[in-house]
Amino acid sequence: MKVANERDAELEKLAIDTIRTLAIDAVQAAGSGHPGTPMAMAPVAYTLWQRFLRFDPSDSIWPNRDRFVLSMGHASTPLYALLHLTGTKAVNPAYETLGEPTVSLDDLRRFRQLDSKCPGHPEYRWTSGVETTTGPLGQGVATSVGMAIAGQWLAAHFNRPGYDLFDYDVYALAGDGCLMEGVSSEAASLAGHLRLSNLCWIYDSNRITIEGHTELAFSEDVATRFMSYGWNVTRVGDANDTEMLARAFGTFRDEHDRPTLIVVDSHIGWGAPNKQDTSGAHGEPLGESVVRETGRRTPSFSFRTASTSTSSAASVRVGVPHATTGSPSSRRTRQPIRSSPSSCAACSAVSCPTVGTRTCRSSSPMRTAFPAATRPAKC
Ligand SMILES: Cc1ncc(C[n+]2csc(CCOP(=O)(O)OP(=O)(O)O)c2C)c(N)n1
Ligand SMILES: [Mg+2]
Repeated sequence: MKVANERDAELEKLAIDTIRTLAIDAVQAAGSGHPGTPMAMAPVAYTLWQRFLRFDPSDSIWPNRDRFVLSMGHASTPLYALLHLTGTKAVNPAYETLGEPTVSLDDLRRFRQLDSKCPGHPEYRWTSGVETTTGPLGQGVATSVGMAIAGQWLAAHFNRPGYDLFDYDVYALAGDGCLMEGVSSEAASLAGHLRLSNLCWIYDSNRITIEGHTELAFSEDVATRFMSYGWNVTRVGDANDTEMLARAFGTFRDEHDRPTLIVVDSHIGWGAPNKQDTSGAHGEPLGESVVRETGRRTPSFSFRTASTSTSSAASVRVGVPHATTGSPSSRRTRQPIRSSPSSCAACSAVSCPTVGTRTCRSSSPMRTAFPAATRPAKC
C-alpha cells in the first residue's frame, strides 16, 4: 500500500504532475476550460485510479469494474488524462472492444474542439471509460447513488456463496457546487438510508466556486450533514498527501455498513502564482506567463506553454502503471453488515470529523462536526 521507495515516490510525483500538465496544456491550447481544480485534484484522481480502482484498461466495460464518476464535470481534463495514461481501450456503440485508445494525445490536444473525444464536459458513450455524462452540478453524485443501488441489486440476485460475481464500488468526485445542489442532498439521504457501503463520494473542499469564495453563499457544515444522513465521514487535510488519501480510501473499503464521504481540503490552482485559491483559477486558462511561472516555482512540473508543447506526457515518457486490474483474489470481500463505526486514529473518537487526517485539525477552515465543548480533547 505504501509508496515502496524513493524511485516509486518520484514516479508517483511525475505521474501526478503529468496529469496536471496535460490539464493545463489542454485548457491553454483550447483557450477555454477549467485548469484550477484538475491541478488540485490530480493527486486524488491518481491515488484512486492507481491504488484502488478495480478497472481493466483493456476492457473498459468489464461488468464488475469499479465505477468512477466525475461529478464536477467542468474539471474534465484529469479524467481524459487518466484514460490516456492508462492506455484505456475504446469500445464502439455496439459495446465491442476496439484496439484503439479511447483518448489519444491528439484527442487531448483537441480538447473542447468539435468532434473531439475530449469535450468540455465528459459524455457517456462518446468517450469510452466515461461512466456517465456530467456537467450539471450534483447530477453525477446523484447518478452514482443509482449505480451503487444497481451494484447491490446485481449482487443480491447473482452472487452465490463463494462466487461473488458483483462486488463493485462506486466512487464520485464532487466539488462545492455539487454539494450545494439540492439533488445531491436527496440522493445522499437515500444512500444513507439504504446503507450503500459500496458508495464513496470525495468532496473537493477548496472553498472556491465560479463567483469567488464559498462564504458568499455556502456556510453549512457538510460533514455534520452527511453524518446525519448516516454516512461514514472522513477527512484528508491536504490533497497532496497521497498516503493520507490512501488511508481514507482504505477506511472506505473497511466500511461495510454505510456510504463514505471523504472531505479533501485542497487549493484550487495549486502552485499557480496569483491564481491559487482564487476563482480566477476556476474557469479560464492560466495564461502563458502564469504557466511558465508555475513551472519555474514548482520545478517538478515540466510545464511548457501550449505554443511549445501539448505533448507533455510523451516528452516525460511517464511510466504510469496501469490501473489495478481486478482479479478475484485482489477484490475486497464484502462482509455482512456490521455496526462498529470507524474511529479517529489520532483521538480514537468514534465519528471524529477529522478521522483519516494525519493530525486532528481543530483549526480547520471548515467547521468541525462537533461543537468545541463536546469535541474529544485531542480534536
Ligand atoms: C446545476 C448547475 N448550475 C450551474 C452550473 C455552472 N457552473 C459550472 S462550474 C460552477 C462552479 C462550481 O464550483 P465548484 O464545484 O466549487 O468547482 P470549482 O470552482 O472548485 O472547480 C458553476 C456554477 C452548472 N454546471 N450546473
Ligand atoms: Mg470549489
